[in-house]
Amino acid sequence: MDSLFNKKMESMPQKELKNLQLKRLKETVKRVYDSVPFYQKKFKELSITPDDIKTVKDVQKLPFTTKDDLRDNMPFGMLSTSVDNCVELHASSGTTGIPVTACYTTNDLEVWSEVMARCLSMSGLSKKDVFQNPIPYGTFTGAFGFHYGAEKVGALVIPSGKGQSERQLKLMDYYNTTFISGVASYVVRLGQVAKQIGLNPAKLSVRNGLFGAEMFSPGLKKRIMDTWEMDVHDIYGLTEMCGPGVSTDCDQHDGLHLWEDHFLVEIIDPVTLEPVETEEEGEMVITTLTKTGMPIIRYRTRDIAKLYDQTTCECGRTHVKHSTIKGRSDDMIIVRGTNMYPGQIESALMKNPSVGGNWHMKLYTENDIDQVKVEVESKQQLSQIETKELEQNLQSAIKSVIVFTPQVEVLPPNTIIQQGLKAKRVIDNRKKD
Ligand code: DLL
Repeated sequence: MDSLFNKKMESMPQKELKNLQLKRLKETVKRVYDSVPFYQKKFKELSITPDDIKTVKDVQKLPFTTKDDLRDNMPFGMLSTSVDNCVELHASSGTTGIPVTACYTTNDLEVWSEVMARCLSMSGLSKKDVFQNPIPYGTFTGAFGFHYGAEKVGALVIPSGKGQSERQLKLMDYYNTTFISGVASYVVRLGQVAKQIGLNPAKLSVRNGLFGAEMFSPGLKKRIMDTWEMDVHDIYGLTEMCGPGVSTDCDQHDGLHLWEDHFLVEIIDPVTLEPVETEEEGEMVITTLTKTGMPIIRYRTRDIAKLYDQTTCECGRTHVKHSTIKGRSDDMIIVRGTNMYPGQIESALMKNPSVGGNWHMKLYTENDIDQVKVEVESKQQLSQIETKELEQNLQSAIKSVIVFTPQVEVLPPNTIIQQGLKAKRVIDNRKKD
């Protein structure tokens, strides 16, 4: 059952939350203005000082921070304190060159544990649970974030770490694990391996799961729920903010509550950089409000979502909700003039009950024309005729969302094996001019 880990903060009236945000925004702005050369230069260019922040909305006067800005100042140039005052380091899992490094003070670890404890409690974790954490313990933020939060809730934590799917399943069976965490596509894989070794995932004691770290459509979520007969929640976060723990969906499953006492969120149009209307989709921009190691102002996450109009949720929480992440603005694919997000394809695929959990799309050039081929596993072994029929159905389902007809190939179960920490949904082999 969903429960509030920190009732006072989680159900704080919006007006009080806004006052707290303003106080913390002022402190953060002053902190970076006093100690981070990157922000000193940016503020000077815009002729602003901390005194210009009089309302929460004044955040819009502040400069954006991009991943490139962070990279240009890595590893320690964005710190607002000395390295001596930091006690832990994590780095992004990005594949594009210089990793983004985040350093945490003791205060930052405390905040991270707190927001993670809230997200886990919201997903049903209690001190009675046996919590298994099948995420690599390393510079990736995932494992430590979940570990700290689950420990704070008081659950029994099994730090089962990286991969080795059979071993993970045996641990679940042996210790009667009730709650699991991780990267969404890995849980799909665990479900497949369970079936291969003759174990029905639904027969294990696992009843709750909290997953994220990658695009995670409601359809895929439902697929995991059905395979494991468990309740599944979605957790969002990024290394630059703390790691996992920025937001999670409550039992209403209609949006993720973002912890507004620690993060200030805006949604902007990624092209004009202007704020969009509430309920309109755009890029999430987040400012940290309580970090003391590496506070970040107006971070352009590239993640596309919308904020819901503020009303107190049935669950009792007052913190703003955002939609599931539709994709990253830099994931948007343009094929023959049509814009598409991998998330739209996944949603179309997952609506069909004959489809399994794994898929990817291949982009290539044939006779100088860009082509798209979607490969997806079927749930059960199918005959040739059934395969053809499914392929045609999926083709029209995708066409109705992206106005483009891709090739679709349905493959037998367990034939698309995802390598690496996060699923790679797009394989782009197009000829570049
Ligand atoms: O992936 C932190 C994390 C770990 C979140 C475990 C949840 C669970 P990074 O490696 O820095 O951090 O990647 C952050 O992953 O900007 C999104 O594009 C994507 N992402 C994270 N959570 C979700 C989610 C971790 N729930 C980047 N839905 C972010 C969709 C997600 N995308």
